[in-house]
Amino acid sequence: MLWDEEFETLPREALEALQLKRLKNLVERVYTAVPHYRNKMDEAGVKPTDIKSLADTAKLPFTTKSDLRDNYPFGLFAVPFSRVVRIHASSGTTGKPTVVGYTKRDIDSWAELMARTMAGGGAHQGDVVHNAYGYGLFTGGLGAHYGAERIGAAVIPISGGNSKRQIMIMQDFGSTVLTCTPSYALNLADVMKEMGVDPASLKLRVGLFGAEPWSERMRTEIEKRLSIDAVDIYGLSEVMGPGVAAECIEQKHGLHVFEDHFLPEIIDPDTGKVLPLGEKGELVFTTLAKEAFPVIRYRTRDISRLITESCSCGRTFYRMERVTGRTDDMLIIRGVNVFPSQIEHLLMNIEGVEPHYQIIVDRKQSLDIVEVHVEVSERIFSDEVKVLENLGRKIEREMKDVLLTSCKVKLVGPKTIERSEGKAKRVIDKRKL
Ligand code: DLL
Repeated sequence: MLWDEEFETLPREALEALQLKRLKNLVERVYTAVPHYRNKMDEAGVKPTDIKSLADTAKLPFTTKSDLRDNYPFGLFAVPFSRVVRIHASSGTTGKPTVVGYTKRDIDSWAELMARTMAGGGAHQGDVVHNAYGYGLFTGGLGAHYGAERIGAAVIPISGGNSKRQIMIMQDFGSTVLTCTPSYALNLADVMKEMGVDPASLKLRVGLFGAEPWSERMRTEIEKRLSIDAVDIYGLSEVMGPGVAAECIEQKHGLHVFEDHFLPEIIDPDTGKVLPLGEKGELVFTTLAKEAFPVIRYRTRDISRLITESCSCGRTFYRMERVTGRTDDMLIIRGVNVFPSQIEHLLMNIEGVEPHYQIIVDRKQSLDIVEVHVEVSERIFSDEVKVLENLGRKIEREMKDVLLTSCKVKLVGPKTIERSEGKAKRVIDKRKL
């Protein structure tokens, strides 16, 4: 369902005119208000008046996570601090978190964009939204919360954790929409099974899942095990939080980027050059309407491509292909580039394998060793040792074919890989480089 028909169906020409107007205004604003952006633009020899078309975006310098870190905590804010009404942060892999801020109007736009996300995924007034994204500095909990309220649904702000209680509440309160990470959705399905709760007896109808990469196979698994429609939603705190792009329930194929608020580009991660529409590369976003924490050409490190074909749902926004991996979680194993998503894809197509795995990388005598721990179904695990051995060898062979480097596979029993309440930890890199 469309939430904001006027903007969601703007003809491309009108949309691009709006983007350009907002882009010019943004560049002017940050040049005046944020010394970091002014310095970087001066270094690159570009002035706000040089932005005459959308293509001129390519003249602007990129922003990276380290720019955020260097200006920790509030150095990139573009409004006086007295206008900031909310602060969120995301934990980085190293040290300090990256900090973002919102004005009243930013919170209002965010709620609107999350309302679009909810409506696009098929949620509406009268729904009971079971919000199991974490509340706190993470943007998932409050982001989904405001969107659900904006469409007039009743929100249960349950946050992550205590899965048995979650299921009891789903039963008693009649939850119809589930919002959490896809890995936590599977975790909830496991616990339901343990408790002897039949998902079909619940009122759950749809799930809006995101905050981590997942595959088409995982979607099928979640849909089957929870008897719901599973929809992919995307965002990142530096750009706003959830509500940057979302699938429509009509197609469940590619996530509509809310282009009136975010200008997407796909670049070659090595050269920084903008790639032609449709090619795969690193996603870069410029925020077009944010006040407190605008970003110019933020390098997400997420890999995707833009889909320009029109969609049956009526939205004119381009779609981005589901994010399959990040440029920075690419593992280099004995010189070969390996993406965890390749391993996941391969595993998900093997009978008897559960969608829970962990990749452990270590270095012994200066040689990289990869061990992939893979959970197998109860049935396979209780089968003869030989069956298990054969399965392990089969996976090792397939991995070698796909990854062009060898990994050791260890099949582990059901529920032995630690479950997460938020983002799943798929890779443990023990190498000290
Ligand atoms: O994860 C915001 C969010 C919350 C999105 C709830 C969706 C739902 P961060 O913690 O800043 O923000 O992490 C952002 O998570 O750059 C991607 O690598 C990854 N990510 C987010 N959504 C998806 C998705 C939130 N649907 C980082 N598919 C992003 C794949 C995703 N990866």
